Amino acid sequence: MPSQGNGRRRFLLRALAAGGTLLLSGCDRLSHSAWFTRMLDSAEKLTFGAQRLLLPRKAMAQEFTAADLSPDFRSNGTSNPADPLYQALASNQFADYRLQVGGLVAQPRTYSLDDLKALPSRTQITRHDCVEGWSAIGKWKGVPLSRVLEQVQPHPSARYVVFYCADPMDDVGTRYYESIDMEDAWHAQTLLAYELNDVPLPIKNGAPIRVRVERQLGYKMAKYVMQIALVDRLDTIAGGKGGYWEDQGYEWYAGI
Ligand SMILES: Nc1nc2c(c(=O)[nH]1)N[C@H]1C(S)=C(S)[C@@H](COP(=O)(O)O)O[C@H]1N2
Ligand SMILES: [Mo]
Repeated sequence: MPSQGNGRRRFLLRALAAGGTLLLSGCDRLSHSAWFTRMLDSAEKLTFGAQRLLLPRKAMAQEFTAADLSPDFRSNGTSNPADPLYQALASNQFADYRLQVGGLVAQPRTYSLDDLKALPSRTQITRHDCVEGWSAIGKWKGVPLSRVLEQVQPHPSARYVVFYCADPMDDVGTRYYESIDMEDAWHAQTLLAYELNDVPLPIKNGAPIRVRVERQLGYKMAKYVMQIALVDRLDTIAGGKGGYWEDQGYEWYAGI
């Protein structure tokens, strides 16, 4: 997504995610001014607080029917991770894939794909909204993240779940990653998905495991998840903003 490095686009995304009403012209200079950025940052906090107050804790994202399915669920961002280890796993239908779950937990665990499929599953038809301006409705099957949390037993100090992905985003080893808070982590519709539209999750959509966190925008839904860590802070990880796109300026809270 090369165009997303662009400052104006980033500004518009910030403005959209902040939920503010802004004049969408001549904003380039404004977006570079410190006070304006600070204002947007506080608008984001307000929006976050307001949404959490307005939405009941367990509010569900809308679910659809088979008649609503998009004919094709397109791919966005990485469509095939350029990582030799990932390619080796893929060449063997992910039989050797192991998802590591650790960090601030009592029982760190490693799951094969079969281990994950053996846990109780959930199937949901939901709409995916990408900030780049497209949406698609897909049917996802996976294990609710809550089932995995029950097994690893997060420490009370755990505040976030971080997803580390297989795909390199540059040639210096930066990889895609994302994070969500414990409320979204325990939410009934938050899945580690392994099927899309009744077939094993295609590589273009994040095989073998991708996150569904249905009350959030597309970039929160990490594909190619290799490792999960429970943590008490995000500022010490990678760029410090909680996700690959957040480190480039996107909002961490992408609730819709
Ligand atoms: N690992 C990884 N996860 C990712 C991305 C990516 O490039 N790499 N792109 C994100 C974005 S911006 C979107 S909109 C969705 C796209 O999911 P899809 O490829 O299934 O359409 O995945 C998100 N998760
Ligand atoms: Mo996206």
